[in-house]
Amino acid sequence: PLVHSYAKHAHLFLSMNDLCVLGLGYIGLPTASIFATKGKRVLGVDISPTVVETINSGKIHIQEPDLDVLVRAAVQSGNLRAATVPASAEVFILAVPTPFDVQPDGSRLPDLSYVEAATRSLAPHVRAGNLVILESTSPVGTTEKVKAWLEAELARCGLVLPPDILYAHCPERILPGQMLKELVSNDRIAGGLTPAASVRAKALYETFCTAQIFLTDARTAELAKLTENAFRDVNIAFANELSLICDRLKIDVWELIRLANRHPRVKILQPGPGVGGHCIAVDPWFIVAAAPAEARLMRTAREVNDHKPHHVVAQVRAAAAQHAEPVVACLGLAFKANVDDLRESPAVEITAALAAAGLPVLAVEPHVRTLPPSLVGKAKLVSLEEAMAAANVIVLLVDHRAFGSLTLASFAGKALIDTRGQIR
Ligand code: SAJ
Repeated sequence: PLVHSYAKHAHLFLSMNDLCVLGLGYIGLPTASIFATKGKRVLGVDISPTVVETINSGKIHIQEPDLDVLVRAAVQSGNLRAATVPASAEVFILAVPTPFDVQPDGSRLPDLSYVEAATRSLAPHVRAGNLVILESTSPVGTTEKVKAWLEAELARCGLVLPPDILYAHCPERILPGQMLKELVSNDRIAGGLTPAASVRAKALYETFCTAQIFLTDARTAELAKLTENAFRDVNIAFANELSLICDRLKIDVWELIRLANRHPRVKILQPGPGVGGHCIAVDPWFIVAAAPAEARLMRTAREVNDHKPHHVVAQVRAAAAQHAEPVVACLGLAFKANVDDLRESPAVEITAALAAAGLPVLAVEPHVRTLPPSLVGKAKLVSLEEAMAAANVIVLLVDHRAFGSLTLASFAGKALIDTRGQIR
C-alpha cells in the first residue's frame, strides 16, 4: 500500500526547480526574480521583445523601489532569463493582465484573452506532473478554464494529455510601492483545483514567502482576491460619499472622520479625488459581472468612486469662474502618493477634463519627466515652485511627500481645492 500511495502522489515529490513565468509586469517580474534569487531556474516570458531585451540586460521597464536591484541580482546569478516564447518547465506561472471591456451600460466585463493565449502557448511544453499556477487576478472559475483551454489546445495540436497536471490559483496581494517587502511578508492563499495542487503550490511559495500560506479551493481563492479589493473600494466609497455630504453641509470632512475614528470600532478611510490603479477600480466589476443581482453595494461603490473626479472638476471650474484670468495648477498626477504610476489615475482624468474645459492648466508631478499621452499639448509640466508662482486656482490631487512643505499660508490669495486633506 505504501508503494501504491507513493505512486498515486508521486507528483508531490517532483522537484520544482525549473519555472516558467508568463507575463513580466508588476507581478510576474518581481515573482520571477525572487524565485531566481532563491536558486530556482526561471524563464520569464513576455510577448514584448523590448521587455525581454531590457530584462536580459539586467534592467527593468517598470518603476518599483528596489526592483532594479532584485532583477539585476537575478539576471547576474544566471538563474533568470527572459524570452518571448515559453519552454518546458516543472512549474508554469501565469501572471498576464486581466483587463476589462466597458459595456454600454457602464458595467465592465473581464477580458480573459491574455490568460487564454498564455495558457494555450503552454501546450507543446507541459509534461506529466507539471504545476500550472494562475496568479493573475481573475473572475471565479478562471482556473477551471485554464485547465479546459490547455486540454483543448493539446487536443487541437494532436498532442497527448500528460497525466497529473496540477492547477492552482495563487493570487498576489502586494501593494505597489512596497512590493518587495510585501512579496515576502504577506500571507498567501493557495487554491488548487485539487487538494494536491494546493499543497504543491504552497510548497513552491514557501521558497520565499515567510508568512502563512493557507490552502483552499481555486474558486474561493479567486473570489478572496476580488473580495479584498472590493472591500477596500466600498470603504473608500463610504469616505468619498461622506466628502460629498460634507461639501453640501459645509462641514470639514477630514475633521469629521478624525473624530468619528476615535470610536473603538470605526475606521473610516480617506476621501480622495477618486480611485485609481489597476486593481481596486477593476476587481469589484469581476464580482458584479458574475452576480449582478446580488452585488448591488459593490456596483454602487464603483459608481460613487468613479463619480468623484467629476465632482472635483466641478469644484475647480467653480473656483476658476471667480477669476478674470484663471490659471489652474494640478498638484500630482500619479494614482496615489509617492509612486510614479500615472495609469488609471483620477488625477490625470481631472487634469485632462480641466484642460478640455478650456482652462490653462499647469501640472506638477515630481515623479515623472514627461506628461502622459492624454495630457500632451493640453497641460504644461512645471515644477512646484513655478506652479505656485503662476497659478491662482490650485487643486491638490495627490498627497506626495514632495508636497509636504505646503501649508495653508502657501496658498494666500489663491483658491485651494484640497482633495486629500493634506493642507492644514
Ligand atoms: N485611496 C483613497 N482613499 C484611501 C485609500 C486609497 O482614495 O483611504 C485611493 C488611492 O489614492 C488610489 C486607490 O485608492 O487611487 C488605490 O490605492 P491603494 O493604495 O489602496 O491600492 P493599490 O491599488 O495600490 O493596491 C491594491 C491593494 N489592495 C488592498 O489594499 C486591498 C494591494 O494589496 C493589491 O495587491 C493590489 O490592489 C492588487 O494588485 O490587487
